[in-house]
Amino acid sequence: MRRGSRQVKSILNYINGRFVRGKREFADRNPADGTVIAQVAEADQAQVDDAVQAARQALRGEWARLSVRERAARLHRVADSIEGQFDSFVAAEVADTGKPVALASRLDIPRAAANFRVFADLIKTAGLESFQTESPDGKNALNYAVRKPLGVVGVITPWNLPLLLLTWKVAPALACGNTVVVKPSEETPATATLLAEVIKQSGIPDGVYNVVHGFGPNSAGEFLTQHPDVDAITFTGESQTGAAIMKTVAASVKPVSFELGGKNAAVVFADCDFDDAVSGVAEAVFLNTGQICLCTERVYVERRVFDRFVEALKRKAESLRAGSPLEPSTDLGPLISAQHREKVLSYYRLALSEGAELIAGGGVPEFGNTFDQGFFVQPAIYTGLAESARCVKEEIFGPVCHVAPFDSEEEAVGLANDTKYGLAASIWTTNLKRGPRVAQRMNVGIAWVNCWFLRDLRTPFGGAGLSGIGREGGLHSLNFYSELNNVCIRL
Ligand code: NAD
Ligand code: 6OD
Repeated sequence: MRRGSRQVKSILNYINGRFVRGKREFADRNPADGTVIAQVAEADQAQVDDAVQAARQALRGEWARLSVRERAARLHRVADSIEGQFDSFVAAEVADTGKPVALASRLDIPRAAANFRVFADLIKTAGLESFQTESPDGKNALNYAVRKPLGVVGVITPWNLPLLLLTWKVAPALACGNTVVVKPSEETPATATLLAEVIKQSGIPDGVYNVVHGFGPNSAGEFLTQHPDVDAITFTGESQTGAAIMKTVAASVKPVSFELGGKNAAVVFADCDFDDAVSGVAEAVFLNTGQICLCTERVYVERRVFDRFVEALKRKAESLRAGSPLEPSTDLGPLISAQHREKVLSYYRLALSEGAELIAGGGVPEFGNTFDQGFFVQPAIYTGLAESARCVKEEIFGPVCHVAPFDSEEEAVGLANDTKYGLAASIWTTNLKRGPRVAQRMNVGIAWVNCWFLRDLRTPFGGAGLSGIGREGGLHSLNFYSELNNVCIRL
């Protein structure tokens, strides 16, 4: 290191209980000011293989011999340690993502601990079917299902809620007795390696949790999905990436669980609690700078309240404070990268060329300090686009929405469902018959009434159409991460 240059930390792979460098490194940037905050060890094909072999071996070791009660106790220890090192996890997540410290403290890190606790508790109590079966000769048989681990699970995750989404998959996989090789996003590698320290301290045997850093194609992501000794792939990310992974794993017929993109609608009826609906929709559009798969990018508002709603949403957008992620009052951090900012800004330009009326924002904020080197955008609200416009059809993944009027419930349902995605929707009404009725007609994995991103981790979570394959959450996760073996005994 040259004199005067700033020391940046190293983020290492974690293979078979050891933190290891790679032959190559890549830079990890803080999106708030573009500075390099760490050098990340990129795992090559041989290291991904080491990680998979370590995971395979760990399936036959101490981990396999632990009672379910003891396995669950260790997962609770992981949750305790995340909570014990709360500030370090928050700091790492904020530096990697640029998200406001208030958000990481209230959502990302508490949910990581909760993911371990929920699945640790569930695995101790989850039952399985059993049937007493009458055979043709009039005798009886007893059928009962047994839960066994799937084996080595490859876990590939995105950058928007890095630790939350990683632990959402790792916790149930470990609860079911599997071992994992995790490939976190190249944009946000820090908390996966920090979790490795916690895993080690919590008595999880070496080889059970492995981390390989790198990119997708021709790097750690693809090496993992191609690996013949990986038994299942669980993936969260873009729909197109899901399609590429599906192609790769097709030849070996591995089980996959895919949580993919969305183009989610909010439907606001004139009989809504107006202030609640404005606040709720604003949160659904702008939280995490719009970088949550569940975020709303299409807002449909009953015509009677359309102008008033658009004006109120505009005021909300304009009141959001962008700036230092470390400032507790900051609402909006940057986008994740220069490349992602260019993608979002290209949609801002496209909206105008497709004929949209710009209601709010739509540019790049100026700070007059180092944040001008960061990847910030202003939140943006548009109206007036045709339903066929690309900005209404394609996932943008930024703090942006298009607002359109509707005249009837039937029309609103048709508009909300007119998408190839099917992840989430929210419905805003005080009519308690209409709320559930419309929610049930939404072609999505989750429909909220008068709320958004309110989660019970026992419920099914996933998407229809381009938004995914399968359901995770509660027993759905346990069933994906298990091989169910039916035993039939002639009585
Ligand atoms: P991405 O698909 O670009 O990357 C996700 C992960 O896949 C990264 O770790 C990446 O390195 C890896 N990857 C990329 N190409 C690969 C390949 N060919 N083989 C193996 N691995 C590969 O997604 P992103 O940009 O990190 O995240 C944003 C996207 O994720 C958005 O579309 C968002 O909607 C979606 N998302 C969905 C959910 C959900 O629950 N449905 C949750 C969060 C994010
Ligand atoms: O809350 C969850 O469990 C979950 N998987 C959220 C996904 C958010 C997408 O960005």
